[in-house]
Amino acid sequence: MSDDELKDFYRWLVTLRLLDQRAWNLQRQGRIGTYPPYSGQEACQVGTAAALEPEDWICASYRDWAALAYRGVPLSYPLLNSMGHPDAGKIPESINALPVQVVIAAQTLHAVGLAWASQLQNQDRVAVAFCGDGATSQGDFHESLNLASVIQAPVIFVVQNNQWAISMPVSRQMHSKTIAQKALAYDIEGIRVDGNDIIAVYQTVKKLAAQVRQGGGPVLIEAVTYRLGAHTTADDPTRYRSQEDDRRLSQGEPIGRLQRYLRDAGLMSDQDFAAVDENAKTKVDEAVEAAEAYPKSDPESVFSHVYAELSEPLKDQRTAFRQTVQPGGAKLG
Ligand SMILES: Cc1ncc(C[n+]2csc(CCOP(=O)(O)OP(=O)(O)O)c2C)c(N)n1
Ligand SMILES: [Mg+2]
Repeated sequence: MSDDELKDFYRWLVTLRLLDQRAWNLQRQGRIGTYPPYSGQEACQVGTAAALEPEDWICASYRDWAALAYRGVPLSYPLLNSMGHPDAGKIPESINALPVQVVIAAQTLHAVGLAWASQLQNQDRVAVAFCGDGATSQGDFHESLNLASVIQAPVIFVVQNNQWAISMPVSRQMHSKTIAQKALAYDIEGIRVDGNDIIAVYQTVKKLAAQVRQGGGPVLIEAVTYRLGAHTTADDPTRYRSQEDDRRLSQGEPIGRLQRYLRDAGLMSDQDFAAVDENAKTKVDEAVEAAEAYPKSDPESVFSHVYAELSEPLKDQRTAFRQTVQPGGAKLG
């Protein structure tokens, strides 16, 4: 990789970390709703997104805003999403990504579908599904691997093993020694990568994407990382993980590592790092401003965008909703 590419990675990681921290604070101030932080997982997400071609598909979960941002989704989107705004699901036309998925592992199926479509249309697009360690216990995940294997779909499953599924540690989630080994049953390639090392993630995905694109069949990547914070703003991890483990496992986090690398290689100085921080602050301020200036959503939109036609129970709920909630969200009491 060129020096400029590495410096660009650093700028992205720092900006995205700051955005994540700001989102947390905004939730604490009551300015956004529940938010799932991705701090610690930026290298997995940016490293993967950077290794793809622009027309490749990304199918992300609620925690993958860093990947989407790198692809060009505005930084205000994760904030809008946590304001409950349906427009956070309107990915700009020029970006091949699906709206973030909250149903665990469902996006892995969508990725296989997109990869299959690419195959049928003789395109050489690859689809990437991000999911978590917990998602590998879902049926959808195994159905996705099986179908992808049967049809040799051009799909890459990127499992971010952040050690936790809410309060459930990996050790209680599965008896398998690794997540990568789950590929074996489907006779596809499975590989483990240091998910806190952005260069390793980038190079792994770059190599495998080329292989997948040339018809080599699906692959499963286990990116080993650590969720630095809580599951969401509604969670308190001090209730289920020790401070000692937390301190030890946080040490490998991706930004400090890239910073040390850039400093040791003489590519960036303290002054350069400070300039990156300053620039990140401006970008994040702008994102917050954009999200807060965005026209508020109509609360009734909670009934839109899922079904083309509402079922009778949902129609009843909408009628009740109209009787109790004024436009703009204020309760009649
Ligand atoms: C089908 C389904 N079951 C349960 C949940 C509730 N839930 C939300 S996040 C989560 C944990 C997921 O853990 P993991 O896959 O490791 O992803 P992470 O949150 O660590 O990124 C669960 C069980 C859900 N959203 N969807
Ligand atoms: Mg997890």
